[in-house]
Parts: sequence; C-alpha cells; structure tokens
Amino acid sequence: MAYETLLWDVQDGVGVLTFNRPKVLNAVNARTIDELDEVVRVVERDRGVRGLVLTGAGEKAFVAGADIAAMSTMTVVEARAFAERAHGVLARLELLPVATVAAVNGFALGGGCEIALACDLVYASENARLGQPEVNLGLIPGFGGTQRLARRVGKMRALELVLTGDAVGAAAAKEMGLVLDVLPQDKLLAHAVAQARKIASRGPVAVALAKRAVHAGADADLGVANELERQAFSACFGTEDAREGMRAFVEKRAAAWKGR
Ligand code: CO8
Repeated sequence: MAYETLLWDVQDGVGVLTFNRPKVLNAVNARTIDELDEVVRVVERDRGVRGLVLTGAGEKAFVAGADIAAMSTMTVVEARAFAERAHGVLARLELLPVATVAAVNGFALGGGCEIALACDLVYASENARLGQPEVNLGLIPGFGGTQRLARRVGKMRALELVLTGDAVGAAAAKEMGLVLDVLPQDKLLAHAVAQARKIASRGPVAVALAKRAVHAGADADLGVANELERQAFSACFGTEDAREGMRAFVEKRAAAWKGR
C-alpha cells in the first residue's frame, strides 16, 4: 500500500510510523486509519519488525485529533462505522506482540490522545499538550478514550479531562500517568526508538507473553489474572528461547534468540 497520510520506515528491526498531515496538525481521517491498519498488519506479519514507534510530523503535533472537517458531514451511520473501524485497528495495535511506543511530539488531542493511549509506553516532548477536547465540539471521545483513559489515569481524572475538554501540558500528563517521561523535543524520538530497540533485544516470545498477560489480566479479577500469568510463565518453558536465555546466562554470553 502506498501511504498518503503517514510515513513508514523500518531500521534495525524497529519501525517508525509518522503521522504526516502537517497542514492539519496530523489530524487523522479515514485514510489514516486504513494506513495505520496496514502498518499494524505489516508488524503482525513481519517478524523482522520487533518494535513500533508512533510519532507526528513536525514539531507542533503528534495528532490533533480526528479530522474535524471530514467529521462535520458524517451521518450517525458513518460515525458508527468510523468509530468501529478505529476501535478495531487500535485494539490490534494494543495487542501487537512487540512493544509500541508513542513519541508525543506536540498536540495529542482527541483521537491523537486515544492513539497514544493504545500504545504500551508514552513519552512526550516538553511542548506536548494532551487531552480529550471533544465536548467543545458537542462530541465525546470515539476511539476508546472514555475507557482507556480511565483505566490509565483513574476514573475521576479521566472524567475531569473528558468533561472539561481541557488539555494538560507534558508535566501534568506525566504526574497523572498519561505520559511516562518528558524529554526535550530533539531527544524525544531517539529515546522512544532506543526504548523500543531495548525491548526488541529481549526474548521475543517472553516479551509477547508478558505483554499479553498484562493486557489480558488488567480487566480480570486478581485470581483469574494471576492464573493467566502462571499459564504464560509455564508456556515460556516450552520455548527454545527460554532454554537459550537461561543457558546463555549460565555460560556468561549474550543469548541468541530464535523467537520460538
Ligand atoms: N481536524 C482538522 N483540522 C485541524 C484539526 C483537526 N482535528 N486540528 C487542527 N486543524 C487544522 C486547523 O484547522 C488549521 O488549518 P488552517 O491552517 O487551514 O486554518 C491548522 O490545522 C492549524 O491549526 P490552528 O491554526 O488551529 O493551530 P493553533 O496552534 O492555533 O491551534 C490546536 C492548535 C489547539 C490544536 C487547534 O488546532 C485545535 O483546537 N484543533 C482541534 C483539536 C480537537 O478538537 N481535536 C479533537 C477532534 S475530535 C476527535 O478527535 C474525536 C475522535 C473520535 C472520532 C470518532 C469518529 C466518529
């Protein structure tokens, strides 16, 4: 697929997806969701891509939300289809077996904040502003924000953001757990890529199983969630990688992962 709204570049096993509609602060339209879907498919299929970093073109915006001009003429049926499509793609992004890292390099509003929320790790530049301003448009979040935001920052803080529509700066976003760390703009992408690369250097099956256990357990009760962990932990012992990882430790050498 030729990408029109994003850039896609894989280097040393880590893919960088750059939302690339700078004239509208990288606002996402239906085409962007299709292209994001395609990148997710590539990462699902291509075992050579061991990590995914998402960022925005320019120094002003990650993604300033869904494209409001495109949304302004949508019918109820079209809005439902758009939200369903985006929900499906973000759910698959969230469950990729490799680490996904958002490098929030400016505005991450509405759908932009929701894309970041579907990533495993979120780092932000000092000028970043994050929020769910949909109520200012007479709308509510539609890419999973009412749910993932509450799970990430707590119900009351999520309600404050969703109901006031106020955006917060990077430091406040870090304090509430919406962002992990704040970096200077010129260091942000390199840091996000380095974190993705570090995770990509670990045992690939273990990374996938650990991620699945965290996600699958998050909404389960503790007994069920701990059972998921026991299953995933014991499954590691059926992999060549676990044998290799433990043997390499004993032999004081780097492990050579096979991903099986
Ligand atoms: N959609 C379309 N165009 C946009 C968007 C957007 N989300 N954001 C910015 N733009 C455009 C502006 O219209 C402007 O275009 P032009 O140069 O032609 O006038 C250009 O980008 C630059 O923007 P500004 O001049 O406004 O830049 P400022 O620095 O003054 O302001 C802001 C930056 C504060 C980010 C401002 O642009 C803004 O408030 N943008 C809208 C933010 C917003 O409300 N986002 C949420 C959108 S709703 C949403 O995301 C719902 C997701 C779920 C959808 C479910 C589907 C049914």
